Amino acid sequence: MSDLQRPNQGYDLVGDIHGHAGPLRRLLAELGYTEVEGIFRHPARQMIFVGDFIDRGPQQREVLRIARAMCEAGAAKAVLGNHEFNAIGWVAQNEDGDFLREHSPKNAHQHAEFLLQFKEGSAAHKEAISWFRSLPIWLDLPGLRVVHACWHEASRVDLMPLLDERGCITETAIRQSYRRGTAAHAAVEILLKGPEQRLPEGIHFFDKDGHKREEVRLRWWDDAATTFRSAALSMDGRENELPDSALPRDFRYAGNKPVFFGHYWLQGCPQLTARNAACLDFSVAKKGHLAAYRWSGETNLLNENLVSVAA
Ligand SMILES: [Mn+2]
Repeated sequence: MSDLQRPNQGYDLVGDIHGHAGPLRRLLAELGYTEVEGIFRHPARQMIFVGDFIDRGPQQREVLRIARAMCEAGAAKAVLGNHEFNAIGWVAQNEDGDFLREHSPKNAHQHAEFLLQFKEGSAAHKEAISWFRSLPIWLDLPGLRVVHACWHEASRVDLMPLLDERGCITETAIRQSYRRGTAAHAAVEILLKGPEQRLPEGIHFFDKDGHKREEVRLRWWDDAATTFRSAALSMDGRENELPDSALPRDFRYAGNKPVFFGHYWLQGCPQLTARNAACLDFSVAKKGHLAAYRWSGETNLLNENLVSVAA
């Protein structure tokens, strides 16, 4: 049966995998996908991956093999995660021959498992990068939206002229998006890493690692997140150190189309972040859960449609 003939009863959206092929296989089985000749398929549904296939986990090659085979067979779609964006920048160079993503000790550490498992510079490594380059930054489908970290109209508008007809970032755009101060850089930061807001002049806090922070990450999916204090993410109970004054920019998602994303390393048992915005990253790479949402056309998302497996 060809892709077009297959009855489509909906999409199964899957959160950040980070090289954990075991949980991915268990989740696929749980959702009724069966493997035939190396390709997992569902008789009536398609999978959508929200990105961050790589870094950290023990079986990054197997995760990519499974996801890529599904995408190429029409059994799945995927968007680009910040870790795949980083992987592209690790090998891509600017006009002067410098790597777009600095090969600093911190960046090298974050990417080390990937480079080890794929053997840096090998044919497998190059093939992985070229697949990452073929992933769109977002998907705006009838009835639902998918992006790795944040759905943000102004950033989409800024990036659109720099995307090809598939929605993938072009060579020129990749270079621009690594240049601080450009609209492309700001847009990619928000779409793939989520919005941040600088605190008012003179105000800072110390994060749980003791680092001085002058900006906060924002719960853009939360309708009540209108002040620094109510909108800040990962404050670990120190929200009261932040001012309760209004945020200068509003990143909240007001769309009626549900948006699915990952990125935020949420803890605990998977549950909905909002009725129109579902984060699916429940930290499988930190002994949490690999989560999926079974979407069948509804506008108001429901907790009962979340399916997950423990790491
Ligand atoms: Mn991630």
